[in-house]
Amino acid sequence: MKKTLTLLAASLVMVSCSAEPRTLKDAFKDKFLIGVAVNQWQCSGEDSLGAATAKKHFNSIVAENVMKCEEIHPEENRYFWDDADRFVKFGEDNNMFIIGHCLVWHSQLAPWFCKDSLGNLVDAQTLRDRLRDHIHTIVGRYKGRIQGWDVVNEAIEDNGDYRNSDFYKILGEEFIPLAFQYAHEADPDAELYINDYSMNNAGKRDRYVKLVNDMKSKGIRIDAIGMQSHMGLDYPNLSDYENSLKAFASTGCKVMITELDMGALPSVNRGANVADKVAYQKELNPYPEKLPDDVSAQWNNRMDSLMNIYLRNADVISRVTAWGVSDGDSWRNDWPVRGRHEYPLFFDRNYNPKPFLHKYLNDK
Ligand code: 9MR
Repeated sequence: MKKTLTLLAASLVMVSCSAEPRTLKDAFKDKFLIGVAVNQWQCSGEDSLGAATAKKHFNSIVAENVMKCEEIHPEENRYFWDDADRFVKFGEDNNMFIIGHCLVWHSQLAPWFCKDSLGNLVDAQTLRDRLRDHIHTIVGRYKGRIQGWDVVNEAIEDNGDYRNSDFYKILGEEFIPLAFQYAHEADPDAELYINDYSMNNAGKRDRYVKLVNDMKSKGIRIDAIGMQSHMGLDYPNLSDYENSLKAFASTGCKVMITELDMGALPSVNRGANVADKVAYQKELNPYPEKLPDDVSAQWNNRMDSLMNIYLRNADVISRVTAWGVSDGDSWRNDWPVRGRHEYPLFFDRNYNPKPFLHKYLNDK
């Protein structure tokens, strides 16, 4: 009897010891893809620690910058492929689900794209031709290698109006379905997404639901609605956010959380409009060394609530992607205020996972 008890105790110890630390991709493998935005230094291996964390924990990548129009297609007759090729190779070498970002976006648009030689807006047919060439060339180059594309990014204002971008001024609402049509022609197997920030806003939510339903009713391929999810400690309201998630799922599209980060610093503005900048003031950068424990606890609790939202909606969410590997990589160190010390991502500046992840990783 005593021997049996001793054996039982020993095997219990073994069971608890065998709870090895896991990776994020193991932890969420039956739920959704877990992705990360990577930069050119991670893909080239120059940032070896960032690359190692991306490989270890994530099974999907998206190009943070290297496929934006001004980078990849800086002049009408010149494409620049080196960084984008390295990004795709990085994903292939590591068996990742690869997302191209982004084909049509008013920001980081190469200056020539919507203009003629005098700087005036081009006519509708010229823009259609340019869009077709741009999308066919890029999507075509990576046909069968990139599995999903952010086709149109940030086309709608928070109140639900169409953004008055040059694309909209020249082509009106038509530019969105056209971009999807061209992408589908270029790679019929690729998944196609529409993507935006501040998706918790009711105006934006309603517009996207209508827009996507219209596209679907016309037989235009669209696979997912991307909720960027650039957040702060005090925005968005998580029930508005979850309502949007459910509303998007009601279209029959998958929902993707495409650019998740959550600032821990005082929020000066919301959303993710790259153009909204605020001047540096010391009070806006209160934790240049370390996040105080109480703020860290608040941040981790909110991330935990968010993960719970994702897990309870996992049947409609196909991917959750963090917008950068570690805190040191985040664009939020420079937006909306340049030079702050932010804490928005899954991994800290030493590549340690944040506490809200410990339970998924079997860490103490
Ligand atoms: O994180 C990106 C940052 O490095 C760039 O400077 C910036 C402008 O290209 O874009 C950032 O990524 C944006 C993404 O492409 C679209 N949604 C908002 C993201 C944060 O601005």
